[in-house]
Formats: sequence, C-alpha cells, structure tokens
Amino acid sequence: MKLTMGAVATLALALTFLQPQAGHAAAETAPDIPVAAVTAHLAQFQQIANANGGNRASGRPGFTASLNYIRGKLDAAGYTTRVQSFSGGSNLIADWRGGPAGPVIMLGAHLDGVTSGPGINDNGSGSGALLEVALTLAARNPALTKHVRFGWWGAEEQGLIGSRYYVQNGGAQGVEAYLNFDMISSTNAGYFVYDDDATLRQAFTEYFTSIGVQPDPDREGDGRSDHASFKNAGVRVGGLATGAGAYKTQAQAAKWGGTANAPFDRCYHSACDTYPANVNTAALDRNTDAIAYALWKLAVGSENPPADDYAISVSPASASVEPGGSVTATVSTRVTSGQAQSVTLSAGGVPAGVGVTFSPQTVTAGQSSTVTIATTAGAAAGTHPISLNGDGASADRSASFSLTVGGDTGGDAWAAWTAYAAGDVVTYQGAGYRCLQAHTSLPGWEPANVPALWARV
Ligand code: DPN
Ligand code: CA
Ligand code: ZN
Repeated sequence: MKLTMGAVATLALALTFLQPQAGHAAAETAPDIPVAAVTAHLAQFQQIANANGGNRASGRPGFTASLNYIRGKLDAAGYTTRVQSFSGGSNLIADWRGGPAGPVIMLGAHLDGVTSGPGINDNGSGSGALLEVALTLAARNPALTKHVRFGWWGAEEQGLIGSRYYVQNGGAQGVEAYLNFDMISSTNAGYFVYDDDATLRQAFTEYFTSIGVQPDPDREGDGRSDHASFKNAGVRVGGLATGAGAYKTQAQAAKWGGTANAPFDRCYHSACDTYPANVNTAALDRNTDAIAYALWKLAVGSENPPADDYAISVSPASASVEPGGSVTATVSTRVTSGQAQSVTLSAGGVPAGVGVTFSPQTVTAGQSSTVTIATTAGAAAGTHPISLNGDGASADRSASFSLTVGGDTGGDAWAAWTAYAAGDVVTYQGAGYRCLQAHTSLPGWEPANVPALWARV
C-alpha cells in the first residue's frame, strides 16, 4: 500500500464520516437516513394514485405501478426480487444478497391502500421508509450476521391476505423476527412500538430514547396489520406506528406535542390521505431512522465493516498496433465492498519501445481513466501482456491488456533516394525490414547493411 496525498485525504474524510453522531451514542454504525429520500418515494406514490383512479388498492393498476416502482429500485440496487401472486393481489419479496443464508430478519409493510384515497400515510409511509432502508443497506453493504429480507404486502386492507398467504406458503420458515411498519407519518403523530416481543421492542425503544422521545406500547394496531400473520405462525414480531383513527390523549400530547383529543391521522382511510398534506415529515424521519437502527442492531455484525475493495477492468482488453502507432482503452474501476478509495494507476510488464500513460492517473474507485499505449518504431513485434495496476489505499488490483505489435511484414521494395519514416516497412532481398529512424536513403544504405536504420520484422 502506498499512501498518496489523495489517499491520505480520502482516509481523513472517511474517518470524519465514521464519527458517531451526537445523541446517537448507541447507534454508531446505523445510518441516519435523509427523510427527503423517503418523501420522494411518497411523491411517487401520490403521482401513481393520480394516474390510476386516485388509489393504490390491491389488485388495481395503482398497486401494480407502486410495486413496479419499488421493484425497479431494488433490482438496480442488487436485490433478488420476486412477485408472489395470490387471488386478489400480489406481494413483493426482496432478499439482500449480502450476508449469511439464515437466520432471516424480515421487515415488511403493506403496499396496498383503500380505494377511497391514495393511501400515503396508510401505508405509503411504511412502504417508502422500508424501500429507503433497503437501498441504504445495499449502498452501505455492511457485514451481516443475519439474512435480511423485505416484504411489501398486497391486500392487507382486505384482511391481511397477502402476508397470510406468504406465511401459509412457507414464508415464515427460517424467519427469526418480523418487523412491521404500518402508518409512520401521521400528522398528529404518536410514537408507538409494538410490545409483542421484549427484545424487538427494546431495539426500537433504544433509538427513541437516544433522540429524547418516550414511545408508548402500540395498542391501536394490535393484531390489525401484517405482523399478525407472522405472530400466528409463531414468529417473534415487532414494529412501529404513529397512530390511525384513535385520539391522542392529554398525556401523549404533553410528551410528544401535537393536538390532544384529536385523531393521530384525521385522514385515515379517507380521500385526504395525500402527499404532501397528510405527511408528518418529522415523525417519518424519526421512524425511518428507528427502522434502520433496529435493523443494524439485529442484523449487522459488531465486527469491523468489510474491507474497502474494488475491481479493475479494461475495454478493449487487447489491440494490435504497428510500431510507431498508439492505441487507447478505457480502464474502469468499481467498488466491490466498503467505501470507494483513491486508486493510482500504473502499468507493469511494459516492453521496450512501449509507453503507457493514464488520464487521469488517479481515480476514485467507481471512476474510469483512459489509458494510452504508444509504441516507437523500435518496439519489438509480437504479443505482449501488459498489466494495468491499481494502487489503492487499502487494496491493489490489476487488469491485463494484450498488446500485439507489428504483423505487417510486407511493404514496397527498398529503394535509394527515398524518404522513409519510422515504422515504415520495406522488403529487401525477400525479407521485411522496419524503419527505426526517419531518413532519406542513399545507395549503400540497404536495410541489411545499416542496422541503426532498419530492423528485421
Ligand atoms: N393501518 C391500518 C390499516 O391498514 O387499516 C391498521 C392499523 C391501525 C395499523 C393502527 C397500525 C395501527
Ligand atoms: Ca433521518
Ligand atoms: Zn395500514
């Protein structure tokens, strides 16, 4: 490892990012997810409803469009996704490819809404937050002790149909814990943690405590959302909610703010469950970060994160050139684990008469560089493997390039009083010669006689 100035700067930057955030003492490795990324998903759900008759109800086009939106993002991030269809709807299941095969920590949210509105708080909020948590997991790619799976359920509003179908078809197998998120951006938000399982409850409570919020155990949603399907199958369940049609008490308003003696979500199951009007960004932010915190606590290893690593490739990987000529190729780098690092490029195994330059010579893993391979007239004919090396702050990687020089053995017959350029090939007494140095030939300067000017090809 060679520490260039760039590498030192990158290292310093990385160390800055690794500092725990104030107030999150226990959450050193869990990400703080920007709520704007979640509200961007909610805006998409609203547009989808607008374009599909005003709702995203199970079995209707607004549901399918919502599912496709999420699936597209997950596929692009490297998830293994599948759609499980059942009578009246479908579920979207996404497995993260990092980590062990089991046991499974599963997180889920119902993606369907009622027909009377776009279903933004119920349950675009849980769906969008889970999507962003899933994308953050993929981007961070931490070392995992558990297999992580996400589920977006259909037909919850018809009676938990999608999640029950999933569980009844073997879905709960190997699932150590199921975490459910149904309505987490209520305008008059409460902070409710499911109390079905003490350990899972504790994971969420720990986060809320770290930000100075005292949650209550969830009562309103007890048995009313998809966690019930898992609980019935004997799976430990946990989850979060900010409240539906129930009323906030005086005591709750005193500790959380908002309006006492008013519903947590006055638009529950109504046409006014819209984006942005029916979204509480502060509550959505806290709940999204709480999901990430719990997931990291339950599934992310306490060991160090995976080493930063990258791969190098070159395209094209081979080229032919006549002596004196040059070729270019693109050297691409890709982060394969951890964070991007600064990589300085160099060439190895370069034969005499060949020069290799990179532009730029130093890249950040993920970027590419143009390599120029230039030959002089004296470059030896033949095929030469050239290794293109990356010297990174934490790993050295290389790609191989195959350079073929020459191949052009014929040419005009040599003649006196002729101007020859370096690289020109002539025939003299039945043999091919390559000009090493520009000159005008004189009688007696036949190629066989002047090795300084001509080389056999
Ligand atoms: N989100 C409600 C529904 O899907 O109709 C159920 C529920 C209410 C869930 C209150 C949690 C809390
Ligand atoms: Ca956040
Ligand atoms: Zn719901």
